[in-house]
Amino acid sequence: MYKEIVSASEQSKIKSSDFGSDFYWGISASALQTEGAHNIEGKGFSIWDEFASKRNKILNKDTPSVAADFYSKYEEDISIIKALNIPNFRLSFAWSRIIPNGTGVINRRGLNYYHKVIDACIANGIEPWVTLYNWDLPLELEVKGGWTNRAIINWFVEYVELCVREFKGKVKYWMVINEPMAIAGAGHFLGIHAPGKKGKSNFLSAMHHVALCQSIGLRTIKSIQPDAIVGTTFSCSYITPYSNSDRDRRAANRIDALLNRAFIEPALGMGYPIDSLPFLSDIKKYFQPGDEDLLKANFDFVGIQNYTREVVKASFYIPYLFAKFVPADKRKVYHTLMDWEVYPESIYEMIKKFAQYEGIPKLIITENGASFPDEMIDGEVNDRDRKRFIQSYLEQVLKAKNEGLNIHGYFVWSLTDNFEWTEGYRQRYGLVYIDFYTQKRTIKNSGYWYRDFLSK
Ligand code: IFM
Repeated sequence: MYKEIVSASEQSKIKSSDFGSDFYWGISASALQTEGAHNIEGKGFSIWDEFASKRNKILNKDTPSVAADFYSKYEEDISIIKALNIPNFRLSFAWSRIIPNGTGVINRRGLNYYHKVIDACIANGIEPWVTLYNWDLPLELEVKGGWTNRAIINWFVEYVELCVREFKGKVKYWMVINEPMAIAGAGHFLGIHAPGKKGKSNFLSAMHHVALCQSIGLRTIKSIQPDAIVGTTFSCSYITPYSNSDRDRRAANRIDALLNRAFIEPALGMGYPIDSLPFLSDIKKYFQPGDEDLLKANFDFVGIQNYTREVVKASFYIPYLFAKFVPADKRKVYHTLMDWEVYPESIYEMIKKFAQYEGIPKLIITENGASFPDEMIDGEVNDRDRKRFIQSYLEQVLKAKNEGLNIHGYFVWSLTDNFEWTEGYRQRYGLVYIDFYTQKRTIKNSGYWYRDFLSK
């Protein structure tokens, strides 16, 4: 498996110009994972600051307090983006930097900070793409129930309105919410992400309120900035059954509904995929009259975030889903340090799947990348695996484009190494290496490769 990918990519002749002159090329990052400065200049705490302070939540007791110090290094990082020839930068705003308690008093210093970041992008000829919510809920809102409280709709609208009014002259591309299923599933069902809630009622209430905020957020942006280009971003993985048995195929179908369909389908007016996942029917408890219509959203683009595929087996012991993942190392397939299988065809399959829906004008890969055990040797990081990973996935994106599927852009995850949630600093995704003791930046060979690829 490893050898096949290596040889295919070594021979790869793809050029960025093969994708057409209007294809969006970019690089992605998020506030909590990079900024640090968690209590500086009026910022409030977020649920991730609190989660990281609890025992046994984050590997090696790492915290996001300093992260990659993008807060003070943003000028250097943006100049690296320019040096690498990357025209678009996807970043997120930290809600708790802008409205420290989530609602009410505004922190002007937080807004000024984002003005400086956006201005630096513009001054360097880089288009900023801003995600409004990337998992870092202000802690004070969590105290009031967070995503499980329907009042979050009003808090979210207040925050979105403020951001859009403030930045509408500078930011054209907005994304409402990053990976809603991670918020509901990891944060409110499994409890492995902040805020660490578990169980079906937390999950279903959070899920419905995130879905509502996603569509209401879009309309809020458009009402203030009608010419904004607005999307939202979904994590998605090609799902295959472990065997050809009916049980495994039905299990794969359930996981596909949960991971790939649960948020896009209500936004397209199709409702939640209850037929495939009967336990979702209890979500109706959280509905109010008119919610079916409120859930609908006409996004200008949908962001696809794809890294791997999942192989799924039926399991009597897993509640509600009766299905489990078969990890890549157990299957003995080539995988990243996250134990995510390297399976480039997954990105093609996901483009094809989303392209089949009516009502999505454009698809953009807003995240794709890999964590490998990088080593700095004599001042150089020769991350051949990452370069090959990106190349082999890009070949699949090009295949989709050449087949006429509506794919319009590709953003690498991520600019720099950063705080990888529960994995702390062990997982390195950056095209730029960070020495977390000195905060020194070193462009990895994959970064130089991306620069050269973009110039051809
Ligand atoms: O780092 C994350 C990102 O925050 C969300 N998508 C997946 C990435 C890699 O795990």
